Amino acid sequence: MKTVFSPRHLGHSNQLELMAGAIVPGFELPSRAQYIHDRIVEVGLGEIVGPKEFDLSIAARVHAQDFLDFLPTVYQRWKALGRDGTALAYTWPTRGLRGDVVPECLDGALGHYSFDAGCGFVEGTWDAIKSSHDVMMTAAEMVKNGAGSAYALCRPPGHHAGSNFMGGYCYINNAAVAAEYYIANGAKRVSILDVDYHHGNGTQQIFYNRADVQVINIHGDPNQEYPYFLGYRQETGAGEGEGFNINYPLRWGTDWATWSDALKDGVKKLEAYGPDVVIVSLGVDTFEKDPISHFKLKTEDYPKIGAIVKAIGKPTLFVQEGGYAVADIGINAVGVLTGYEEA
Ligand code: SP5
Ligand code: ZN
Repeated sequence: MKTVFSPRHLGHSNQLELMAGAIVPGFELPSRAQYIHDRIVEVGLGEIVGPKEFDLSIAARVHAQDFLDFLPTVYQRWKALGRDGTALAYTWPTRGLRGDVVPECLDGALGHYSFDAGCGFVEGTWDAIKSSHDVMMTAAEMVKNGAGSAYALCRPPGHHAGSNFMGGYCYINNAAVAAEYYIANGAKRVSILDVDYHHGNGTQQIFYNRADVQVINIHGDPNQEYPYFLGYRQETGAGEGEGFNINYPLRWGTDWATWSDALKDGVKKLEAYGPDVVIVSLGVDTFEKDPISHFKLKTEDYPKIGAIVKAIGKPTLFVQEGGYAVADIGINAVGVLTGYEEA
């Protein structure tokens, strides 16, 4: 299958995040994309092409316009305050505070538009966000035009970003925009299968009331794991969307046997739904050696994920999500793709 990739992600680097009581270098490093890129070349997965330019009109159907207008302005505004380094929020609206106001002060606006300190901005951040979006759209278009599958090597990732907030290294929800793109182009039903270690809270929130996009998530139990405040089993959708959101929260230490049971159950529900196209939110932070995660998947398991997805027999868009600073992420992410190709 073809990969879409842009080196413009490189400008999003040296960002900081808040973890365990300290401001630390972020885990979402540029090297992540490079590992995957180099592994694609090494195994000869297929051609790697650059993105076309797309406007944000489809993105504006899943994200609020004011949020999309805010993102490109952040770093200029930060610099105008005489600051350098990483633009990061430090105050967030919660119960008892006004969730509806966007303060004039940039620090307040950053808090309004985020739910954690995982989304720092540096000089090249907006350009990387836009290139990640364009990478996704380019790959989504290939599948729309009849390619059986395509891989969007997106960086930054997307699945924690909701309709009007960022978080968890995610700014624009690439998988959600892809789903909306297919609906806008005549698909009646789209399934998003999110296999990243963390619950895709943004994707769930965006489609929670909708029946035309089924969202299936397999992830660390939010009682134990980030993002903590969404991703529980009883969240099944609301209104017209009732029954179309499916969560498989799994405990720390989960291995392939337990994880793949959840995947197979999710795939059954996906097949019963009968989508026109499948979008895989492909995180490989389920790996046993991932530095921030607690599942126990092994390198040999990733091709099996690809084979299970292939057996669904639908056009499939793979969108890169998480998987952290270990060289194995290239082997594992590409393992899913070769497992798909070879099944
Ligand atoms: C796209 C994606 O995978 N985003 C993940 C965001 C995770 N942010 C919170 C990280 C919490 C790290 N906890 C460290 C535990 C180390 N043992
Ligand atoms: Zn993740």
